[in-house]
Amino acid sequence: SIQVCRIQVKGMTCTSCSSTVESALRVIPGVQRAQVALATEEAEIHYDPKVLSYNQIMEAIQDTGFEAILIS
Ligand code: 9UX
Repeated sequence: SIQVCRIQVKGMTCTSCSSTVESALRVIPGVQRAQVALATEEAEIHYDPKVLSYNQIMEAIQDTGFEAILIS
């Protein structure tokens, strides 16, 4: 079944930053939904744990140049 993880994304300063992270997440196989909120620095990702882990999601965020910290 689909799982949801929330990750704090640090270092974003404009909506282009959050859009970049969102786009990077949405193209990952196994990611069903991804929303990144600039104001709260929070990303919510719905993903299939049979396809990937939240650690891989965090790595994908870090690859965009921002720090990722697991919330839940
Ligand atoms: Mo906005 Mo983010 O000009 O790295 S895209 S600051």
